[in-house]
Amino acid sequence: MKKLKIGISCYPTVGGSGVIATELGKLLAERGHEVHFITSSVPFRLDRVYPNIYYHEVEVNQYSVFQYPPYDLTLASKMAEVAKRQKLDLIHVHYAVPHAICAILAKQMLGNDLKIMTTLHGTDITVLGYDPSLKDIIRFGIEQSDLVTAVSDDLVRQTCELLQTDKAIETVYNFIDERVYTKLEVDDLKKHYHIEEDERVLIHISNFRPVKRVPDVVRSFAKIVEKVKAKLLLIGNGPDLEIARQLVKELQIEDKVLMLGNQKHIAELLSMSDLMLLVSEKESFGLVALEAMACGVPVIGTQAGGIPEVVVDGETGYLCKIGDVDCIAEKAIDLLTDDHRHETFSLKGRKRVKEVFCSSLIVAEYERLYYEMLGDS
Ligand code: GMT
Repeated sequence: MKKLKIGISCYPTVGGSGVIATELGKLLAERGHEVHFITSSVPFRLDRVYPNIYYHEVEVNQYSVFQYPPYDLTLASKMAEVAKRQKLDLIHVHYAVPHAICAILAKQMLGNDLKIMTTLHGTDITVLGYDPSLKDIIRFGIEQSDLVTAVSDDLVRQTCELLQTDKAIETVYNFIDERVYTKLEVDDLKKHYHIEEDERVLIHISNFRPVKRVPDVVRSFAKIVEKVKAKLLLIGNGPDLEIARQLVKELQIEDKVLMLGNQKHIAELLSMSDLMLLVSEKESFGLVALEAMACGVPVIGTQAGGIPEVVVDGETGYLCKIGDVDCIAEKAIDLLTDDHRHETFSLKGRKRVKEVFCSSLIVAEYERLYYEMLGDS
């Protein structure tokens, strides 16, 4: 098969969609394709020089006549320019708005048959899809894309239902780079954080938006520490961080909660953890749950969105109803006090990641879809 020239647009800052887009680009480049990132800043996971990867910055100029800088128009124009100059075969956009719309505009500007693949990541549908001012344009972006994928079956279902579209949408699950997400030897790390050897470590990683229900994490943990000697690591930053801090104070568990902000070396933090809490009310996939399982950490999740497609209830973790703090605490205590079950869940989680979500499988699936879209299958 001929090697492809692929443009990728995504939100380059911290966030699951940007992580997947960047990791996909890196792995496609390793497989010999030429990858062109067209983004507003260097994607944060593009942390060194990679052969076959090029970066094209979308620079938005500020003019006094504009109340809002025209990012979308600049992005569309940049996509058209890069596609023409680099002779791209396709543009793969992550997140429907504005990226899919910009790619469609770029294609019209070029007047050629540039192929567009759109990957839906969740909030572009489950939050923005409810906004009457965006719903029609999101549907337009999806229907005008040559191929559309979503990161879980649940997101496919929600998209078709909410947008009333019968466009075929393929599920392509998220993946992790197993060279990075694996259980590491981190003996000194617990000591570094003043965590005692016999203390269990729970971890929550998110952007602290209301959909993540961080107060439920804190309330469950307060119940867990009544029974189990433990510490909670809160990783990330966002609007509900202060609410969480206040709650930690109210519940008088300040000495047991470490708020570490955004962190780069997630695999190390996961490797010293015993349990992840991901108890969101919306979650199209839950990439952090996958990262946890890859590092041997079972997950207590909610029956929300795509989480049940990642975490198998009673095998790689447990699932509770959204907001059911008692269930979360009970299941957590159950796992943290039964070493044999914990070990079994940990092993099953790692096995599931290898069998279902391994990078080589998923990247090959995207490649297959690219060739199919280009008529080269
Ligand atoms: O988790 C977030 O809110 C960030 C968001 C994003 O756009 O990066 O994450 C979404 O995409 C991730 C990658 O596909 C998924 O793992 C997350 O589940 C999804 N978030 C939501 O659906 C809330």
